Amino acid sequence: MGKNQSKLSQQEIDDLQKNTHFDRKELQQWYKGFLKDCPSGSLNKQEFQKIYKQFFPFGDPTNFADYVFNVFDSDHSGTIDFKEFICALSVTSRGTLEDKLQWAFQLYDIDGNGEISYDEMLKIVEAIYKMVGTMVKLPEDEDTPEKRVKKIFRMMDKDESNSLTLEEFREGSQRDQTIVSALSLYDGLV
Ligand SMILES: [Ca+2]
Repeated sequence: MGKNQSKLSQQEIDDLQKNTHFDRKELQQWYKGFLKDCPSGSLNKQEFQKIYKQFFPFGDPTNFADYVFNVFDSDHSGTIDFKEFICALSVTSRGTLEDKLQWAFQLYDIDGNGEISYDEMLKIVEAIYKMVGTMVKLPEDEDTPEKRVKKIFRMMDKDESNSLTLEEFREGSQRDQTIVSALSLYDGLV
């Protein structure tokens, strides 16, 4: 996507309309907003962290923002361009439950090997707790990241392999709606 381009081209709009849940007008509006926040046309990690800091002024969202950044940056170029941004936004805000689950799975599967290990989930949950800070009062059995992850694994890790496949993750999320909403904490943040 070209730099300093104030409007999306017809071709770009056609492509994005096919690949997202946004219509032409919404795409142009998001593009305008994206360029306003990010005149260079692509977001780096520091700029992405700044967006999260506006939403979580009392916590430290740095680590969580970095994990989310890596999912947004689908071609691993080190920056998020508008296409990557709007596609991720489309999935997290308007995707089907299955789309959202797969997106969340990618977030937790930090090394991308197709399974979420206990340590990977712990890293993400620690990052979430750091980000939220003391804003949210948590129940006693999940008031630390370790307790929370152990609880999730007790429920989801059916074969007790200490890692979750997409199938286990999907089944667990369907059985317990509170897990789904907790897992999709990042929803609507960007
Ligand atoms: Ca990229």
